[in-house]
Amino acid sequence: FAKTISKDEMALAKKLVDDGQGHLFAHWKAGKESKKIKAQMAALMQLHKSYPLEEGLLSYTKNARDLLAVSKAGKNPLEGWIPSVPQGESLTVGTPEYDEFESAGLPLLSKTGFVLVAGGLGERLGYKGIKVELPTESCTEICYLQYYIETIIAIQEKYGTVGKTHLPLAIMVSDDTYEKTNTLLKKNKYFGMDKKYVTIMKQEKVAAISSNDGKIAQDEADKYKIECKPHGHGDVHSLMHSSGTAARWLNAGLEYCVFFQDTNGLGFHTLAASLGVSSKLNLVMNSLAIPRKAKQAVGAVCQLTNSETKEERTINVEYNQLDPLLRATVSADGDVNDPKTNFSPYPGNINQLLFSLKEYVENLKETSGVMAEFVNPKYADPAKTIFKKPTRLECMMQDYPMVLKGEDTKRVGFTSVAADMCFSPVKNDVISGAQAQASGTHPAVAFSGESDHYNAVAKIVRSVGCKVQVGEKKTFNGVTMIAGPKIVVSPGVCCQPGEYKSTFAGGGNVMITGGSVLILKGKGKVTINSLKLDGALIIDTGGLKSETVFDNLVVENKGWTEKAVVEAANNPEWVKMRGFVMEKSETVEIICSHHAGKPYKWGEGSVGGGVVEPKEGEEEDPK
Ligand code: UGB
Repeated sequence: FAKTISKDEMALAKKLVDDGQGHLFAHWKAGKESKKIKAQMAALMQLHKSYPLEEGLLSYTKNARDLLAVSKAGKNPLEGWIPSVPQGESLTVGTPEYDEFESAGLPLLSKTGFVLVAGGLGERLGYKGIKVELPTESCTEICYLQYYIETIIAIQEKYGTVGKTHLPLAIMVSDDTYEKTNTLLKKNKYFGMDKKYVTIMKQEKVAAISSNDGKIAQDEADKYKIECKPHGHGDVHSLMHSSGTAARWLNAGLEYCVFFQDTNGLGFHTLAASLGVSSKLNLVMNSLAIPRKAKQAVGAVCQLTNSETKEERTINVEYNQLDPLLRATVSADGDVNDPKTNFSPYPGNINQLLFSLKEYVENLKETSGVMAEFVNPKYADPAKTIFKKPTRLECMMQDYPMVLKGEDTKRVGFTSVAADMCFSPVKNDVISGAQAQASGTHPAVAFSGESDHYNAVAKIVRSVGCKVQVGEKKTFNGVTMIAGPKIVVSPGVCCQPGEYKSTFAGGGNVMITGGSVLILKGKGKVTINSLKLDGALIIDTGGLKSETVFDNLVVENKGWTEKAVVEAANNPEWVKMRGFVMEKSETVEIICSHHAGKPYKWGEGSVGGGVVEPKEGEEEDPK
């Protein structure tokens, strides 16, 4: 075949035959299907080059054989490690302690780079598109990617930059998400971000493995095709290294980088506070965490001490490994709640990770960012010799502490904040979401993501003294959530809890009923000294220089409410996932941008006189 494939490809094919992969070439016939042979070799070469270890595909199959042997022997990879609760801070929004950490973290916001891992297809969600294009909520329909980018821009505009460097965003995509993510960004002009500060890093798939001796799997229908699968979000570290992104950010003067998931709209509320914790505890890695309910399907952040070597690691233990680990070591009952708190003693990992950039870059230089892998084959026989379907090696970004050395191993901790403030991902389809809720865990569906988006803001607004009623519970697609009031505050107006104090300055003079909708759009400064809201109100706060004070604003109208949709109806997929559309009956919209430059006091002068009510005939076009 020397005429069909290149020298390098021939060398790789020979190595693969020596590695026991002769089946990959057994169907080749001289002079036949040369195009397909070329394509197969190109695919193998791609798998070879993209695997970050020196021997490429050969290192991969070796690792697969080693890990499959451990799995077959039923060995516990955590054997010999004793878990305990690691160092960290548990904080509550609205307390002086929280405010202190947030204040310490605010100046660090402008020294932070942002890394979005968005290579996952979201199989559990069953959505056909990319998850970052889904709306965060149906009042504004702003998608996750826009929301994230607007948050980064808001942080930069409020807290500044390091020198001339804008706060950067790196997005890890995969073959499954690359095209659509790129198109979404381009179509929307990068949602206002200068595209030179957006880095797209593509993770490659790995070969599927069909047997314990590491055989690379071929596509059943077409033997010229190699079956490939995703390698997991742990790839993000090797890409941050190989693309030079982490080093570039450090050189530009940044000090931290935060990794976050594709559909957690609450993740940034607590960013400043967790930066404050990182700085106070001098952490190289800080996991944002939530109080975890025993058996909840989130990993647990544990300190593990090796019983022989006394080596210590603070690391996420995935929920399926936690119960056996606890039973074998410190708790005969396994993964159970502490009766005093009714939560597991171990904080729940939500995969929002904060790294100190200097140590991160140093570590990447040594390790190339290669994470430890694991394998999870489903066996078809008791002897564990046959797989139900081909498996693959995976790696996780939260396993980073495994590659730390020396004193840095002790500089890993957590920041735990109530889940309703920082964690509500959209991961499940409606059926499994309803089942999850029925069995006592968070549904993690589109409706819960949306409700939690409003409820987190309502909670912050309450924490600064405002009287915000709790709305009624509503059920859609079998999931029940508190569905109001629906408060949406653009990151340009407030992006950290501490900023709400000056916006909702009236405290107890701000009253919002449980069925109301309040949307603060734009980037302007707004001070609400007094508000009575029972209906729907949009305040477009205007541009950066706009400043408006509301002293006596009363809004009462029919407002907005969810209207159930039937599955068969001709609605977009994102609406069907929720089970409702937002019916907008009456709205008052106040646009503040016209007085940019000097503060405008609502309630003085000619506009509105302080009381805004929709006048007869205005319902059709409330603007
Ligand atoms: N992702 C990628 O970018 N590439 C990949 O190959 C795979 C994923 P999942 P997972 O939040 O409840 C994690 O699939 O991995 C991105 C933690 O391990 O949604 O099952 C993907 O696009 C677990 O401890 O989650 O579980 C998404 O943005 C717990 O914290 C992100 O990686 C759990 O999340 C997460 O991928 C949770």
